[in-house]
Amino acid sequence: MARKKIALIGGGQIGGVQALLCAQKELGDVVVLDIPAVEGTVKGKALDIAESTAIGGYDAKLSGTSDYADIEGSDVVIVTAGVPRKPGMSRDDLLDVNVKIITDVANQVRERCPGAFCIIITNPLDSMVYGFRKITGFPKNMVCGMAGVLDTSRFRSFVSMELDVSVEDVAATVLGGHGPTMVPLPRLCTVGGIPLTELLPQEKIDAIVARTREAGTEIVKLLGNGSAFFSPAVSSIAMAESYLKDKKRVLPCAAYLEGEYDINGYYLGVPVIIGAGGVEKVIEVKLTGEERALLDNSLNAVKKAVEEVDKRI
Ligand code: A3D
Repeated sequence: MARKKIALIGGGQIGGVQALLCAQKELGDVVVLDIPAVEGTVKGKALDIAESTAIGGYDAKLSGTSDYADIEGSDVVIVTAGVPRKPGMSRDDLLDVNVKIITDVANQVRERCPGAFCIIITNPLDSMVYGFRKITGFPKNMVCGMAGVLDTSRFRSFVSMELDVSVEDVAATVLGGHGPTMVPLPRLCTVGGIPLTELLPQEKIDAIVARTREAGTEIVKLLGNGSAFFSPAVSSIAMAESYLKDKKRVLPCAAYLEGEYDINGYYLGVPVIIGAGGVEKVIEVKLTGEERALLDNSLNAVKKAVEEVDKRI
């Protein structure tokens, strides 16, 4: 069986880690594409990783390019092209710049990789994945956004730190848009099958929820220049792996909703099954009144950003 081909559009902080992970997991051959001004950098990253394959013991070809012809026929396309946040910026502050970049990328991907499973990471996430799909016109199951996997991973990590238990035994989900309005659901969080609500007092749970909502900003402040990149890279590769290996993992992703959760025509974070068919199913969870109100609030924030995208593309 021929190796799969993975195109990473954007070879910056996240793109570089993604390339390493794809190689280490032997998901396929990797092409890292960036703008001509940094073509040397992405060629260098690709060669650096290629030179690690012998000692690491993984087979994959890696290349860097600024020529879209090189991504032709990719099975998976992951987009990080764009500008990240600096301290003091919100994700929505990136919209003006990043919508232009997403437009350019989507036009190219539509021509070069019509059958690809596309994962968008560029912020503001929910509106950028909406814009990408609007331009490509790809089927909704083949275009999704990475945010919930990361937000959930953050939530699970904080729970495991608080209880000093293995993160493997913490299951959780986070709904909504990727921003301060996201909706972590402690009611559905379990630790080795035991509800979190039986293990921690409410004020500790509230603190974990609040930290999860601001986790990206916490990293932006600490780094001082740029945003989180290791955890977003790991999160997106988990989605790509589930697709390529037909694992059918249940992962919260920004998925296009057509009636699920009574939402129509927007991308929003919900639990989905990712397998060989891409986003194969949106899983609907019955929400409490309070959770529903929080989700509506998050949807309203996403709608505002989408309105801005619709004015531009
Ligand atoms: P960075 O290290 O700046 O990498 C972005 C790369 O995109 C740079 O190498 C740019 O040269 C490249 N680029 C810019 N324009 C184009 C273009 N037209 N075509 C191809 N490449 C281009 O940023 P990063 O990797 O840290 O972050 C990338 C994006 O992900 C940003 O928008 C972040 O806000 C976003 N991000 C999202 C999450 C989510 O959970 C959704 C988390 C972290 C970062």
